[in-house]
Amino acid sequence: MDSLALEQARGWVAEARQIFVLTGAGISAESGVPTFRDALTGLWERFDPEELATEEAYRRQPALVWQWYQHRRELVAAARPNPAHHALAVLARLKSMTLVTQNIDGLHQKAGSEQVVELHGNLFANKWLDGCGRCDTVPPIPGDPPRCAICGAMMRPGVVWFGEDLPRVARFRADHAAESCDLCLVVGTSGLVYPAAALPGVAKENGARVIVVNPKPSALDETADIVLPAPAGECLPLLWPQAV
Ligand code: BJW
Repeated sequence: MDSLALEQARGWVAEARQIFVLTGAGISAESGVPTFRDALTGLWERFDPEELATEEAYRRQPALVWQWYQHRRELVAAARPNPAHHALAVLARLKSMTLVTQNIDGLHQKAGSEQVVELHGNLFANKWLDGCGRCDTVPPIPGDPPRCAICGAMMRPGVVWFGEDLPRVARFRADHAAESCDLCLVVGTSGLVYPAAALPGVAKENGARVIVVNPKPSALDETADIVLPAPAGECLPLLWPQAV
C-alpha cells in the first residue's frame, strides 16, 4: 500500500467532522464469510448467487433457496467480527459517523456498533411471503421453508432480493448520511449493486472526500479520491491510531 496515500487518508479521517461509512461483503471476508460474488463452494458450487437471491427463484425452488439461506445462517452464526469491524465500532466513539452496510451478517453489531443502517435486511430475520396477516407457523417438513398453518404462505428470509425496494427508513438514513458527510469511507464492496452503489457519488457531489478500501479494483474506484488497495482488517486499524 502506498504510504503517502495512507498518510493522507489518516489526515482526512482526523479532520473529518461527519463521516459516512458504506460497507460491503469484503469487510467480513477476513471473518471467514464468503463475499457475495465469490464463487460458491461445496454443495453450492453449481449455483449463481445472483440467480438465487430473487423472489422468482424462491417461488420456483423454495426448498433450494431456503436451504442456501440456512447454510449461510450456520456459517455466519459461527463467524466473529474482525479488526475492521472493531475499528469502525471505535471510530463511532471518536467521530460523528453513520455506518451503512449492505451486509446481512450482523457482524458490525457483534463488534459493538450501534444504529447500523442495514440496507439489505438481516440474514436472521424472517417474514411471510404473501401472508394472510394472521400467519402462524407449523413445524416445517425438513429442508422446506416453514408455512403458515392458516393460509399456507411460505416464510422467507428478511433480506432484500433483486427487484425489491430497500427498507424505507434505512434508505432515508443512508441518503441523508451521504448528502451530509464531509468524508465517505467505502469498505469492501464491488460497487455493482444499486441504489447502494450510488451513495458514494452522492457524497462526492455534495463536496465530500471519498476513500475506498478494497484489495481489488472496484466500480467505485473512479469516484474515489484515494484508493487503499488492502484488506479491510489490515487497513482500517491504521487509519485511526486509537483502533490499533
Ligand atoms: C475485500 C476483502 C477484504 C474481498 N477487505 N474488501 C441502477 C442501475 C442498474 C441496475 C439497477 C439500478 N437500480 C436498481 C437496479 C437493479 C438491482 C441492481 O443493482 N442490479 C445490479 C446487479 C445491476 N438492484 C436492485 O434490484 C435493488 N432494488 C431496487 O433497486 O429496487 C427498486 C424498487 C423500487 C420500488 C419498488 C420496487 C423496487 C435491490 C438490491 C438488493 C441486493 N441484495 C443482495 C442480496 C441480499 C441477500 C443475500 O445476501 O442473499 O445484497 S445482492 C448482493 O450484492 C447482496 C450484497 O449486499 C450486494 C452488494 O454486494 P457487495 O457487498 O459489494 O459484495 P461483492 O461480493 O459484490 O463484493 C465484495 C468486494 O469485497 C469485492 O470488491 C472484493 O474485492 C472485496 N473484498 N476481500 C476489503 N479483506
